[in-house]
Amino acid sequence: MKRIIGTICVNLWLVISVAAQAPEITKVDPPSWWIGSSVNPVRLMIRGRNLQGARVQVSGLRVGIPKVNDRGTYIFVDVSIAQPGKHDISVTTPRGSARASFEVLAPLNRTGRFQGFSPADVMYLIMIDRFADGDPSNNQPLYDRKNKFYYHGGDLQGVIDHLPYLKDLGVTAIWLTPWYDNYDRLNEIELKEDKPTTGFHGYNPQDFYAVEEHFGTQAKLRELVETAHRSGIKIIQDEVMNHTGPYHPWVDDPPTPTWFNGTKANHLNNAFQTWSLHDPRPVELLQRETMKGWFLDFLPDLNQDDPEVSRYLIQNTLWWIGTTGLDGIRMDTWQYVPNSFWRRWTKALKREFPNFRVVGEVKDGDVVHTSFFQGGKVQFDGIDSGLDSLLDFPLFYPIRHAFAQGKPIDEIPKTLAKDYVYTNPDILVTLLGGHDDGRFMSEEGATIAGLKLANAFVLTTRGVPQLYYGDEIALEGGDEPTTRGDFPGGFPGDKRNAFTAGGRTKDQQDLFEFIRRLTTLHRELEPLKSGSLVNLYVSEQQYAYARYLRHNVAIIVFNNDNKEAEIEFGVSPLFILNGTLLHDRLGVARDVIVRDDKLRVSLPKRSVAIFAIHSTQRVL
Ligand SMILES: [Ca+2]
Ligand SMILES: [Ca+2]
Ligand SMILES: [Ca+2]
Repeated sequence: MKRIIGTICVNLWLVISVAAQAPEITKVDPPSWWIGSSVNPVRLMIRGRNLQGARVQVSGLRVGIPKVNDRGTYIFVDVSIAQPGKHDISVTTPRGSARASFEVLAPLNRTGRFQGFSPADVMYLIMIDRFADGDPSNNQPLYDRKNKFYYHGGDLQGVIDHLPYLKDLGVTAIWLTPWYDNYDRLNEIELKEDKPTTGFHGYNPQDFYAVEEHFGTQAKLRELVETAHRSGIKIIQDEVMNHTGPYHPWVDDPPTPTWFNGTKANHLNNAFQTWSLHDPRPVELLQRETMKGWFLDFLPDLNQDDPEVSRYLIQNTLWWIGTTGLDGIRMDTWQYVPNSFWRRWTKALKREFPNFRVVGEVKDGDVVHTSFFQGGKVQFDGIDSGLDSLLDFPLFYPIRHAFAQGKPIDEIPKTLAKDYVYTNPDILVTLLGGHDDGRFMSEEGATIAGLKLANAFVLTTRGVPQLYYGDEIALEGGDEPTTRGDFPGGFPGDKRNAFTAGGRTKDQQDLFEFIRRLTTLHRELEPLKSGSLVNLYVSEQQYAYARYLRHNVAIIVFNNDNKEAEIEFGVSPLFILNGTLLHDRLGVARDVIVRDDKLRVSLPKRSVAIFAIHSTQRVL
């Protein structure tokens, strides 16, 4: 009897052992691709167990020779894209086989998709979790509206529901914070105020090929892009390629030995010495710590110099665009990723989607620093990164200083005077607020009047204007979590609904209408979209400039002072007929007449005027 039990035990052990060694597939990246792509074959990364020695077949498709990592947890294999439909992936080893599926899609029609963005757009940044809860069924877990570091319920359906509101405000492009799947449990690694946090902001990707379940599904994302496009609104995806979330499965099981810069146990801490990134004679260690160090010592830094990482990230970007039809990308933490990678990435992107545009986040107030990262020319490092646009932080700070704090307005033209350093200043994305800074209205000295001026400036100067959700109703929030407050009316139980005129205070309504008038002028006056910029008058608290085209001109005049001002300035560069009567389209300044090629404009305290001039009023 003892011997029989012993034999059974041994046999059982063998069965378990054989079963344990049979291959398993847990994930396939990408899960699909489309016919006619510039990338063919596509490199699949198959995650699983016991994959050593695997052969890979995909029904109906040609595959290359698989490469398996030492631990048998990842296979890299090329598959040639053909024959739309679902295909079976089978992975076979001497110990068994496993299956998964892969889909070949028909390509999306290019009409009205992959549009890029331009200075004709009005961009609006939404933090998905904090804008509107359109589907309470996806709110759990980690849901607590009283905890500013938890999920608050905002989702893609909430954005879809408020497209008419955004259209009414004059928005033509929405930049959404990352919708990648983030960690599903409490983040005990990143503590805020000594407590665990969540990935409500989206910047800690857990799966680069999935939509965060709090926000919706891939199908819901498709629906959002389609619905937005029907409303004439583009969608900008927020991407992260520098790092993953601290709990990404790759951290404990990297697909290649060099997948990350270092390991969880042994890596550099990011030193944030960003100046060293464009230093022609850098201190090598400072540069390495900044480029390869882990953010806050715990965000795993992806190694884009590893060819498999590079390939994975490039395909990932193309996949989101190619399967949803979205229009642009805002790239997080641009400067911490090597230009050599960006060159490959932007080339692949433009090859597949020629009209597509990318704006990079380089959070720095210095023009020289920021301009180093814009593409369009080969920099001293021998590389043209190919990056179209940057968030214009060098202009953001002067905007805050002048219009929020009431400091001299001339810091703005002094900053714009450095524009020649950029390869293309006209495509920079200008902003007066964003999700990483305290809100405008929480700056010391901020007033609604100042916020109006800031909006008027952003919507009339060169660049692509970007608004931040809630700034149009003067939301407050002085630091990083509170700047990401809930839009009133977007959530169940909200006492008032500021998405409707009746739910706004008098001040909010006044501000909202002012911004809507500005976006209307931006849409109607061609020079505000594509005109050249020329400065006409600068003093400590007054600033006048024109945007001009061959036929049309717009003149914008600011008085940032706390008292009335009258200024006179020459307009001869604009060839306006003397005697022409100009009317302020914002209805603040009195009508003015051009005399001796000059304009004399009186403005109440802290106000702005916009004069539009047509071709019949010019000497052409
Ligand atoms: Ca929800
Ligand atoms: Ca998740
Ligand atoms: Ca990095």
